[in-house]
Amino acid sequence: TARLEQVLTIASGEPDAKPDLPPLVGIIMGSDSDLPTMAAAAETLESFGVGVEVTVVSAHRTPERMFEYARSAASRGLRCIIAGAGGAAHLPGMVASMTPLPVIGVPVPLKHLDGVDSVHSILQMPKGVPVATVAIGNSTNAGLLAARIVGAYQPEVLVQMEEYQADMKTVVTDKAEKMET
Ligand code: RP5
Repeated sequence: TARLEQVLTIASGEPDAKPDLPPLVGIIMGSDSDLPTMAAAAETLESFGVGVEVTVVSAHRTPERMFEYARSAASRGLRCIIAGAGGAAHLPGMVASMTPLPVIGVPVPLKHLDGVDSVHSILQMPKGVPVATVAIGNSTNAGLLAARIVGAYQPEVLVQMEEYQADMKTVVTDKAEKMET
């Protein structure tokens, strides 16, 4: 999709195509191969008018970069981090250990084990270091959860969330009515 190409451009270090929106949510992933799974988080947040920054940070391949990213995130103005990884998915938990910001983990499904390894790696955090984990591959929900976090102090985002929920309800009730007739 066009958005995926845009996200790829952002991840490769080119200037963000939406500089007018200061990034409030950092979206990171262990590899560029996670982008097809993670793009929906960026799309979702931008549909709520919430600015994002997207990049690749690997817990295992670029540990110093991960440290730098997590340590500077809050002071750079981010309010929440979405971290996606697959397999031995240590990125969300490690980032959560180095920032006071809320971290949402997205388990990326890989060829082997279908993401069960990823979800267990992200979900089973020790007491004291929370990561809010969404379902395997469901970066849309990560984006929605981040929008709710931002909405807690930006009323206009909360209003949009109520509209989103009302729309969802209408879609389901319309389908139900069609089925009944
Ligand atoms: C993880 O390893 C990444 O998050 C990715 O899901 C997985 C495979 O990475 P590549 O080998 O495709 O770069 O760290």
